[in-house]
Amino acid sequence: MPLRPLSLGDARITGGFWRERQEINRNSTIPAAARRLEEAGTLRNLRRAAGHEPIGDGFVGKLFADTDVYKWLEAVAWEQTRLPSAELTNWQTAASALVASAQEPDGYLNSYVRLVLGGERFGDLEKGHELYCAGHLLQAAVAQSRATGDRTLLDVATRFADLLCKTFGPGRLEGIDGHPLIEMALVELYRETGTTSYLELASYFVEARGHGLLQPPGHHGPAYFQDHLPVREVRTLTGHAVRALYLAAGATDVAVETGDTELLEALQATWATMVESQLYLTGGAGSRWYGEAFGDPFELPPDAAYCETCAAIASVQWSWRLLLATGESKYADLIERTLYNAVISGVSLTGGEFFYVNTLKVRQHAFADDQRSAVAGRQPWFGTACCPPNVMRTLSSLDQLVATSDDDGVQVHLYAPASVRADLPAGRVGFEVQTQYPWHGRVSMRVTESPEEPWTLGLRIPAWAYGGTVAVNGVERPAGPAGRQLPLRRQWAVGDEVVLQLPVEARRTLPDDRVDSVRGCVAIERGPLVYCFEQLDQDVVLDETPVLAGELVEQERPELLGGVTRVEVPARDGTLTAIPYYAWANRDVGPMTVWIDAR
Ligand code: FUB
Ligand code: ZN
Repeated sequence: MPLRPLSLGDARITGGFWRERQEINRNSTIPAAARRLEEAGTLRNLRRAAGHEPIGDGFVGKLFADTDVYKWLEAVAWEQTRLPSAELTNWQTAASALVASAQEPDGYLNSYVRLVLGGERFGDLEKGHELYCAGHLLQAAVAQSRATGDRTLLDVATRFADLLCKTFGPGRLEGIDGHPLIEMALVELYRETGTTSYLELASYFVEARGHGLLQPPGHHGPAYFQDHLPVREVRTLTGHAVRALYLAAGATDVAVETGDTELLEALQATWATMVESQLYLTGGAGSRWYGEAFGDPFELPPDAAYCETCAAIASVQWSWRLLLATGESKYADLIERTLYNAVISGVSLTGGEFFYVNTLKVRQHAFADDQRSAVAGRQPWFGTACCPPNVMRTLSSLDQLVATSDDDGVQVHLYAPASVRADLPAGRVGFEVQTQYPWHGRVSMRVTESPEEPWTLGLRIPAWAYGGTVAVNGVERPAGPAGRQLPLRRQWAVGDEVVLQLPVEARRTLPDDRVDSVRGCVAIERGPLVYCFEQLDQDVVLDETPVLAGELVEQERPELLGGVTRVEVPARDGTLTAIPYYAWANRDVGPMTVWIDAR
């Protein structure tokens, strides 16, 4: 059954693991990015395009650098929902005015095209990223309008989108962008404004794919940018992972808004193939450095993993759309896995440095051949800086993924201390969540608002959570099957308490036999967290030490890595110590592995 997002602000993360990450994002990462965008010349590009500054040495950075500003502006907007501030408002006002001033009279906007191509538009749809840039602008605009009511960017976005509607489509310019994103951005702009031509254009961009409109550059085939098959015929994702996942998310939006069940079913089947055979244990996507691409099914080498942070974020965005479309808990399971293990690994614990590539293994020899910067150490910023502001907007909008509603009740998907409200047909409901998840499995919910009519509180029982319990007002029973929503329907009263107990204890995870690169290995997981072994925690050489059967010993270490539970694993010649994967490379950089020899 389809679910609805809660109204903005109706779910608020009030403490705990994610709140800490959000505070670092707000207080450190977003302000530092404001400086980086200036230092890197990204804002200057827009000033020059707007004519505020002499063109000087022209455009600096990648041709899609404008998107770094847009994603950062999106994060700034969502932060205003969490807690408005004068600093956020100043950034928003100044940067939005700058963006607006760089818009051309007919609505077009792209500083690279203005400064480098002399204004010549849509001449290189394969590589030009013009619609990709437009898409991020539209997304920032929708966020700003929803979060703050400020329509500065929305006006810019609708003028641009109107121009795109006049430019693209049957009988006009028949083309699609080499880098999808515009599809989901147009659908969201349609949802925000009600303008149906935006949905129609999104639908056109989805349907036009797979018909050879793009000319592949020499070294890539059409599958690189998902132009080899119509989206509704695809069953396995191919090519550039971020492109493939943004397209899948946008196509899901189109399917939902147009009622296209055939397309939706195709996307669900593709998602299932991805989960079965194309994702790393962390939820990371993309096993080939060449083309930043998905590999063949079960081609998942841990040390050659690409797992771009943006690909993980795109995967979350896609799963969220499928969760809303179907109500199926497995989509929320993947969102959780990916957020904890493939998204936040992309940012340091201080919020100041980033991984673009999220490898699952670094060997000793990596330090001999200068791969250190790419895989083993986070960087303050990148020449291609897509990932950092993508993390920012994801953390700033995370409250929106906590829960959903339908006519029957509220479904909780992410467990965090939170305050949740929803307007149901039965009336307004509310509850407070308290938990130390993911470190502890106890999640308590106290009803703060309820109509007299019965309604359903749905709780996600994660796929790994066998043997959980739930107690309603002290009456305990099994939580039921893992990998489902547990529906608790009753006439709730203010003060009613639900306590969910999830078994987060450390466990061994075996790989799928079909993944040859990790056959004979084991990984450690604990609750939603994937663990890894860093060499600096061991007395023995990681690559030479198999783990043995035996008890996994947990140690709560509040002083370590911002507070983690470590896991000791019996091994030949002693024990090995594992930490949560997201926290690796925060002390020193060195060899690390998620999968470890168990033979
Ligand atoms: O092409 C735009 C972005 O840059 C992609 O999404 C990333 O993979 C990086 O290549
Ligand atoms: Zn990226």
